[in-house]
Amino acid sequence: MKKSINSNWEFFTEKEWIAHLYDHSVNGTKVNIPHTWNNIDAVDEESGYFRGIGYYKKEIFIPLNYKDKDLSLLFEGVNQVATVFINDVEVGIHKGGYTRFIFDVHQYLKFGEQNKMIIKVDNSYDENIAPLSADFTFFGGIYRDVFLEVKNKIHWKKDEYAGATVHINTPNVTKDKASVRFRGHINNTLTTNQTVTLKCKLIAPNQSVVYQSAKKQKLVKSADKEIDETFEINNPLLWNTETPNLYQLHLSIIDEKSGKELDSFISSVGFRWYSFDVKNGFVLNGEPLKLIGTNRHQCFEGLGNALPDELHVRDIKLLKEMGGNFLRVSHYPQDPVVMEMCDKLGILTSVEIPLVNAITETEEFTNNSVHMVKEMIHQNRNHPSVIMWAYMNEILLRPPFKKDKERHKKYLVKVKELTQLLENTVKELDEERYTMNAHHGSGAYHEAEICAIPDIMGWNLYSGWYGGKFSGFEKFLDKYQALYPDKVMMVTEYGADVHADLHSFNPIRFDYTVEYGNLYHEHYLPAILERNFIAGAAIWNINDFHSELRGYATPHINSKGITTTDRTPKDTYYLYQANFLKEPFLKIGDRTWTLRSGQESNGICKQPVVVYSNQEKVTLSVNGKELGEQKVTLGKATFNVPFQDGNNQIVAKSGELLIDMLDIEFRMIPESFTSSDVPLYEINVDLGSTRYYHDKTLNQIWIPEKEYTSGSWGYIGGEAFKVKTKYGSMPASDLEIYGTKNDPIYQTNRMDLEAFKFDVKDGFYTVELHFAELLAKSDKEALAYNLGNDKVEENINERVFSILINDELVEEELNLAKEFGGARAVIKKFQVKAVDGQGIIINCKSIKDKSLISAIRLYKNY
Ligand code: GCB
Ligand code: CA
Repeated sequence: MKKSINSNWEFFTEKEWIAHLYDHSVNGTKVNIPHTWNNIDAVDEESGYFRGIGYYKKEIFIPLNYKDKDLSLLFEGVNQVATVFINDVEVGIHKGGYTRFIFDVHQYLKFGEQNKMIIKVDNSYDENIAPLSADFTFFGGIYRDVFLEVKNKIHWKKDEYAGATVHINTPNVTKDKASVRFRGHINNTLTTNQTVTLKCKLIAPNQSVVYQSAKKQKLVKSADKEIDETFEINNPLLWNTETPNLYQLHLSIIDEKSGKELDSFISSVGFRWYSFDVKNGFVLNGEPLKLIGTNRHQCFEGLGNALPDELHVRDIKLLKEMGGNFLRVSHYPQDPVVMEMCDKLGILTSVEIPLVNAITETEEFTNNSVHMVKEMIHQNRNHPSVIMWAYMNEILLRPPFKKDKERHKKYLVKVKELTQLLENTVKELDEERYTMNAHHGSGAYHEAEICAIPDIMGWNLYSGWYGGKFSGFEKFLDKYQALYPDKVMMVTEYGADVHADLHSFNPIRFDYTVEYGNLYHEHYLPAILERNFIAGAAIWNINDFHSELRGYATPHINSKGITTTDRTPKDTYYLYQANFLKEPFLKIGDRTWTLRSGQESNGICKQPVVVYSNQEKVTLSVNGKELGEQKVTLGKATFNVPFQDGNNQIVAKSGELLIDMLDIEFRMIPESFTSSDVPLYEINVDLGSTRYYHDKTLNQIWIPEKEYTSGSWGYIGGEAFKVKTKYGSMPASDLEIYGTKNDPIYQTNRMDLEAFKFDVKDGFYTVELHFAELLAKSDKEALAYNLGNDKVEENINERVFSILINDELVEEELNLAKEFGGARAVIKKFQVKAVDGQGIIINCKSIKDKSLISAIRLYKNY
């Protein structure tokens, strides 16, 4: 029997804990597990998040009759070092935040009484525990379930790496025959010899028993009895990604005298065989199968990594519903329910340990890494979904001694030794699975002679994102194919950052728009499908995920997910559905962009609307007006839609049965403020920007700036702010902007503006000017992935400028950095009267350095 003990723990910070020790009336906070202490500070505006010690305390009643039982505590995951105390005695310590562990606890417990449990958890940096650094947040806490296991004195022996008590595999599988092997130990902790019957049953997916046996086992007192048996069945129903047939294996230990079941082991079994080769890529049950899927990080909006099982389950369903058949469980082993779902839904997996970016050259680091590999394999090997083990991700991304050539060379030798050691460790433990590591797109792995050590060569490629062109992607792969003609490759990562509320009709690199993300994936996908030596690919990532150090348009979040942190799909998700779903599929893209705006031309404004489908052709109508038929290429068709002011009902169709609808509110900007029939309510211009930004909270739409034309609106003079970075010149800053959730509009500026004009009718208006000083010191730690524009600029207090509205001096010698600090959103509202047909004119006067404005909002009062 296994029962969770998740409810009603008391959590203490270290300070609270010390106070509590002196004075027991000092309480902690009531929490339930899963719990993390970083769900808030990992996303707030303070730099960094708490990495240190926390304590969990709970009283638990242990009944008297448990005295005759075998008792253990099972932790599914605690980040990252856990020390367990029962009744103030230390029970054990576990290192590593992503694997399970189990402790025997009988000897520490009092029976028929309350028992005090204390778990000390530490998520500080530890040079001997991987990951040393990585592009994700190391949320601290007991963030996966905790269980008490109650067993009889005779039971399946616990696995030393907290894996399943019985190791099962299927050594020979063909269409006609399949074998099951099970290995374990029956542990007799009684002080007398015993006899039991081991009953084995295999139940088919239709619930019929296809194999059974019963064998007497003599158990010596206080000893283990090894069990290692293999049996065969005929005509197995194979497990594959379309029909993931699962059998159930029951292994019961039955007491000879009473006939009672003493312990049981139940597991699913999937029969499949597979291989990788350069000609066919991946082959499952004799059929080539392109592996298409994603990576996954285990965090969720507001919750950090402390997810209930249901949210893990939901992600695997999301992947299946995308048409995916592969999950790279990266960068660490995940909750057991993830693997269970992959078995059930037919998702093939690769599982890895969190050895990311760099290693430490100590024996302890090596030992911990080997230990993690063993835990990973023991804990996940019974799952038919697992086909690959990995143990390193981009291990040469942050070499610590790069500047000292000799030292660096020595380091590389150490990395190679560790690679070989971990490879050997995997191969000793698992003769079936393939190995694969993921490397970043650099020659370093070839030079260090480590990319060919695992069976499969994994590449994380971002050409056309961090640098280079899209075509750099296939060039890189083809180059490595020539270099290693016998190696199968996997694209272990590819993706581009997308803020789901940013759009552009002229997308460019690093503008974070949905449209740039689309271009990226539309290039990569066919390149992957065309190449047989690429067994498959995993999108980085299924979800936007927490990476505290990141700036960009969504601070603290890596936004390469094809869904957001709360799993709202972005367009890319639909692109993959359109390409991989078998059942008829049709979806209007940009679904969450339900508020648009643009400049009128004869009463309408034409903007593209995208439709995703796996049909040949689709049609579209707007407000009942047919726009004709379009051919679908690579799952997508684009219509140029004439939007009208107000609601626009878009209907997409393919045939009579496939239909999708979307209501889009359009806020038309009159062509001419004085003569157009379209009334002006407001106009929100994002300066220095080519993007549309939909602020969903305020339900506002910001449009790109344009140059002034008479009778209309726009800027005169100045230039868009450009960010010079190690990746080239970027259209937007990646600084987090304080005091706002609308970072994108402040991350672009227009510099040295001469004037901004609105040729509006006479009346009363509110003019809002938005500012953020972007060339200011940031207190952020530099992250390898950040653009590198977060540098301290000298002269930051030197930018001084004045602003006039309709010739009235409204800001005199404004010094943003001095008055508000760097990267802080500043909004100034002005009541303005437009008279005598003069409209509204905003003038900037640079006094020291160049003036800046981030955005301008004009609102008509009356
Ligand atoms: C990578 C890393 C991953 C990062 C990703 C990115 O190659 O393996 O951890 O999050 O790139 O977004 O840059
Ligand atoms: Ca702006």
